Amino acid sequence: MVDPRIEIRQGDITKIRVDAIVNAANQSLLGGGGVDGAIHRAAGPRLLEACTALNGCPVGDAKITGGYDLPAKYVIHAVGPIWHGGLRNEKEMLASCYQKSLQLAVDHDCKTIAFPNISTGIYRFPKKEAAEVAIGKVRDFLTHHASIEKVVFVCFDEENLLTYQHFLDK
Ligand code: AR6
Repeated sequence: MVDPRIEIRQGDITKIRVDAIVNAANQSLLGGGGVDGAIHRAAGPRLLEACTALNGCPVGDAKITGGYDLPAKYVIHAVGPIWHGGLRNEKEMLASCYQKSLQLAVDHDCKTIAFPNISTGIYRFPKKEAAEVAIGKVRDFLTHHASIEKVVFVCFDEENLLTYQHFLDK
């Protein structure tokens, strides 16, 4: 089933002009490597200041800040699970990240939102399984939320791009 509100792009999420970009953060919310590091660098030091006031975030949940020097108005910091082989509710926690992020976006009147491929880098979540979870959750959420106009999956690496193209064509 194709929802015209879902888009895939390859590139750097810090460059995208949407209402909210999602960050693949860790529980401290105080920055790190990967997309988290890139977002903090591009948003400037006010982002770290805002994150410090949030007192961390549990796995499977998300918190929101401004976007500061980014083109995006907001950053939604989602904490994905570390992959441990799949027997520790990793899929459920990943699905919860997408659900909580989308709900925060709606609560802040965001109409356009961009996601990175949460947990598929340093946290080693298998890309195919992560894409199925992400696309499934976003499709389900969109059927119940007409206010969202666009969800962009920003794929940094080609393997993720091809995986998303494969599942979105189904
Ligand atoms: N734009 C879009 N996607 C990106 C970018 C970018 N600029 N840079 C990397 N990616 P990762 P995780 C992709 O490792 O696995 C941090 O240290 C990357 O190719 O950033 O959730 C946090 O603080 C991959 O597909 O996040 C946590 O400690 C995806 O983003 C930990 O890493 C996610 O990779 C979180 O690990």
